[in-house]
Amino acid sequence: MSIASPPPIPVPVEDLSAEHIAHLKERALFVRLETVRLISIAKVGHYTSVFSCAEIFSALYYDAMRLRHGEPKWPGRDRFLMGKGHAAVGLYPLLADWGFFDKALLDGYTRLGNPLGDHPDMRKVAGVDFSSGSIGHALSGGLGMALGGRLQNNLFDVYVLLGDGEMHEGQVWEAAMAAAHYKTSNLIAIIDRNGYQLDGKVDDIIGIEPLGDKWRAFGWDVHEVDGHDVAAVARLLRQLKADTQREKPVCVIALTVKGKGVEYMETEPGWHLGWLAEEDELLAIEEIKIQRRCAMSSPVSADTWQYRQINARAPGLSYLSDALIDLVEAGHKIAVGTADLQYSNGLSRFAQRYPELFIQFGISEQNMVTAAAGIATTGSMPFVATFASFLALLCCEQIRMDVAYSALPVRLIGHHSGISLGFYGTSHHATEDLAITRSIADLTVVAPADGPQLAAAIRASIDHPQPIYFRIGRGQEPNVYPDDVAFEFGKAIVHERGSDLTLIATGSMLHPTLEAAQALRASGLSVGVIDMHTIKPLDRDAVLRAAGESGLLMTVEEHNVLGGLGGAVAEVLADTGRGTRLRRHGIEDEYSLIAPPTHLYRHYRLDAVGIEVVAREALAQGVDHVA
Ligand SMILES: Cc1ncc(C[n+]2csc(CCOP(=O)(O)OP(=O)(O)O)c2C)c(N)n1
Repeated sequence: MSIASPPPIPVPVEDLSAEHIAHLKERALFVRLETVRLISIAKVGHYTSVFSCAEIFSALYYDAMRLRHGEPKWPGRDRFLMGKGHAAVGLYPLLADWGFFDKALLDGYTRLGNPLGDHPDMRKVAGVDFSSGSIGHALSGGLGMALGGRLQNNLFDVYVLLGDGEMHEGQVWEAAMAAAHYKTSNLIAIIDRNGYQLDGKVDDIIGIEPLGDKWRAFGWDVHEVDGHDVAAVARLLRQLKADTQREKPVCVIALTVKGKGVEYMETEPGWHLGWLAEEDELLAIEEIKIQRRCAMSSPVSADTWQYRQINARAPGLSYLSDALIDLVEAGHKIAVGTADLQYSNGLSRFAQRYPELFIQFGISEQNMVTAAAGIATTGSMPFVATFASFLALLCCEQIRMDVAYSALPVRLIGHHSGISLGFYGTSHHATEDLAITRSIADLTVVAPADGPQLAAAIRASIDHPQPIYFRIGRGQEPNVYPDDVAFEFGKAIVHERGSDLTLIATGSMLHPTLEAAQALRASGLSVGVIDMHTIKPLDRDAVLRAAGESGLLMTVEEHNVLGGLGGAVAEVLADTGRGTRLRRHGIEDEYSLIAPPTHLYRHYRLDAVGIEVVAREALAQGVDHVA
């Protein structure tokens, strides 16, 4: 593609008045205060990721960007994309302030039916130019907008806010190389260099320095600025707009402090995600309002701190580390890795015990999966874990080619699958991963129902000849099984047999399905339940036997009804010519909504009550369900 570089629009650099600077400072405060308010509605969020870029938001939205009030789709507007989409809670108040949507929407942040989730969604929110949440895509999106604008002879500027941890993602550098090649001088990447990512210090996890030199070497014009000096940021952005001679894209490295403005957060490196109890929230607000350091440096209350204790909140995930520790203690050669999510998957427990066997890959999932394949060639069995969406969806090609086709004994652990990440939104929901992984030849696919079964499956995996995709939940699923439960790949567990209906559940859906079955039995129905923990290879005998015994089968999965457990069972019935009726229950081929997980389970009828209702409907209908 050969695209000529258009002349940028000249903009005069005027001096910023004291009054305007005061306004920009006030707007940064506004961003912080609104962030605290909105997170108190959601009850969890990324305070510190917003606080570090509050002045950048202010300089962009109240000085640099060309926007028209109330016209989110004005074609001439400058564009804004967020690689660090998890800071969207700080963006929404600005978009509302620009009249892009009704301010009242802010009050329903993350609630069911509200478009505002933890990550920005262009499909739902007016004023969001590009959806994000999966770190690493935004610069490519911005590059495309810069190129597309040029093709349309529409010379807007494109600003892309990136996290410094985001530098780990390979796609950032693919976009960087292409942007320099195409001389997209209207593309301005701003890196929020706050020094921290999720699991700790960026330069301890995977060092990124010398950062400026890297961008320069990729052909970018690089500037450094104090990211909390709002006047300096605004001045620099004005200069960049006025520079009509530039032929290169621009990288602004904004030196910032994670959690800036609330001392407790500035000094506690573990504060990436959290929730302030009410009394701590008041202190934070006070501190932001009076813009001085105050009593927040005293320890926060037990309620606030409790949020940080991940294992207390997700007991199911502690089984993962424990099972891996058991494997090491039994003398097996394993390696364990994650991609900046040990905080979420609880693997810190393993990392503390066996640091020499633990590899932190930073935010580079595709690199992690292929590196795991490399490790597997050397005689160690790698177990690598990240959110299911970033494993099965983002790394599909690496899983297929480097792991499964290469027949390497890699264990892929996709946690927080299905809709369990609630209001994190579509980027974080994994409702296609069973369909994807199930269609990859030679890959075993397992969805344990609870912690004990997960531990048993992890231990059993040591002798399993194929690579495995473990699909697990968020660790809050109630235990169905005792700690000493046995596990056999490909062998379903029949909990009960029934002549009216057999419910076939997988993963997180087993517990509510067992409860629903009990309620159905209480009204005189004969209801069986099968735990189909292995999706591939599917226990065909268990399916066919249930088909012979029951008038109706119903699959229950936290997944799209297409291609997952329901699809697998349907294939068995069709292949064998069984006319048994089947109701596939799950997400009806749509992108799931934004809301807290329990609200979503209720909405999609994936809690016990909902499953019971769907089963009764299916029994009453007597017709096949078509998605
Ligand atoms: C592809 C991908 N992997 C993992 C995550 C989970 N995650 C959310 S925020 C975050 C850390 C981000 O760190 P950084 O880019 O430095 O941003 P900041 O510190 O400014 O919040 C991670 C790993 C994600 N959203 N996307």
